[in-house]
Amino acid sequence: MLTEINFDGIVGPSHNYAGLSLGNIASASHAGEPSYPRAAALQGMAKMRGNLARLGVQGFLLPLPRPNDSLEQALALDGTEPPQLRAAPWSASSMWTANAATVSPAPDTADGRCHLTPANLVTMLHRAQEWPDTKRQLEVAFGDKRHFTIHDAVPPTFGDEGAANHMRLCESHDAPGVEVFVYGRTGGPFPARQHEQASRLVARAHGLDPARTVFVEQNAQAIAAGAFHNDVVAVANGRVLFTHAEAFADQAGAYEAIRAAFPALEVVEVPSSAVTLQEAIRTYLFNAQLLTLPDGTMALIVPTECRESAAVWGWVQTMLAGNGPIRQVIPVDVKQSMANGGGPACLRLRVVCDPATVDPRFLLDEAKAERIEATIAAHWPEQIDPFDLGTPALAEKVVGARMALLDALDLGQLG
Ligand code: SUG
Repeated sequence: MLTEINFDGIVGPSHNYAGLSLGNIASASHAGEPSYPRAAALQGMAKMRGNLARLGVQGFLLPLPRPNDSLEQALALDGTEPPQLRAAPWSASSMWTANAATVSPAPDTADGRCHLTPANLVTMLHRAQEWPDTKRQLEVAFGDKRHFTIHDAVPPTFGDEGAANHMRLCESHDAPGVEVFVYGRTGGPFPARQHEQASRLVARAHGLDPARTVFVEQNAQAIAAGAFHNDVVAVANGRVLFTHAEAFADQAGAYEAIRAAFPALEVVEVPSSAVTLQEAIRTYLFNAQLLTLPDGTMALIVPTECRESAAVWGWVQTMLAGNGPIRQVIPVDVKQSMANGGGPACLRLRVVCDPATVDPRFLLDEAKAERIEATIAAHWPEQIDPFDLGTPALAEKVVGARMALLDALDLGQLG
C-alpha cells in the first residue's frame, strides 16, 4: 500500500539567526536576533501532531551533528573571521527537509524502486555541509534496498536544492505520476540555487520516463523578489497545482508543458492583483502543505502569517466560497522557522512509499511525540544569542541535547 508520508525535520538545538542565506529575505532581516530553539522545535512538533491526527501517518528526520567539527577545522577559525563563517558549522538548517533530497516514488521509476538523491545545496556554505550526514540518515530510514535506492548528491558545481524545486502530479499515489523539475538561471541579484543540469541529472539517475518528466524555468523576478526556492511560490498535490501567477518564466508555457504530460491538471492560480509576489513571499502562502485528507478533499496547511495578511486571507475566503479542490485552509504557528525563511512545506520531505518498508524508528506516534517533546523540553536551549555561537558552553549543550534525542529514539548509531 503506497501512501505519502511527510518526514518533518525536528528543529535542532542550535537553531539560530545568523543571516546566512543571501536572497532569503526572512533570513537576512532577522540576522542577529536571539533565537528560541526549544520553542522552535515544539512548534515543529505541534505541526507534526496536527498532521498525524489528520492523516494517520507522519515521519521525522533528526537534526544533524552541530557544531560540525570538520567544517570548523576546515574554515581555520581563529576569531578574525567574519561572524557568518563562524556561524556556518552551527546552522540547524537541516530542519528544512524539503531540501534534504529529491524523491521519485516507485511507480515513476524504471526499476520500480523509490529513488532518493540527497541535495548538494552547494550554493550556501552552511547548507553544503548537510548532504553526507543527510545521506547517512536516509540510508538508515530507507535502508531496505528492495524498495529504495539512495544516490550520491549531484556533483558540483550544479546546485541542487532537492524537493523544494520538484513537484509531482498524479491520479493516485500508486499510479505513475508526472514529475516537474523547476530550475533557475543565474544573472539576477540573488543566486539561482537550482541548476537545470542538476535537475536533469537527477531525473536520469532516478530512471524517470522522459514522457512523464517536465522541466520548467523559475521566473527570474520571483527569485529577485525572494523566492529562493520554487516551493515559495508553488506547490502541487494530486491533480492540483497551486501557484502564484508569476512563479514561472513562461507561466502559460509551463501549464501547457505540464498538461501535455498530465492532461488532468487542475491549476489553482492566485493572480498578482489579489496577492502580489512580495506579499506571497512575505506570508509564505504557497509554502503550504497541500494535503489529501482521508475523505478525499484537500486541505492547505499555511503559516499563521497568512491569516494576518488582509490580502492573503481575503483571497483565501474567496477561494473557499467557490467550489475549487481546496476545501480547508488551516494556519499553523511555525514562526521560529519562518524567521529564517522556512514555512510548513520547507519543514517536510514527502516520500510516497509503503510505511511498512520504512525503519519504524522514523515514524511518529503519540507516545513517541511525547518522548521527543519531553527531550526537547529538558535539553534544547531556551534562547541562543548570536555571540553564543562558537562558545564551548553552547557546544556542550547542543551536542548533549542531540545525543539525548538519539537515545530517546534508539538511534544512537547516528551519533
Ligand atoms: O536555505 N534558511 C533556509 C530556508 C530553507 C527553506 N526551504 C524551502 N523553501 N524549501 C535556506 O535559505 C537560514 C539560515 C540562517 O540564516 O542562519 C536558512 O538557511
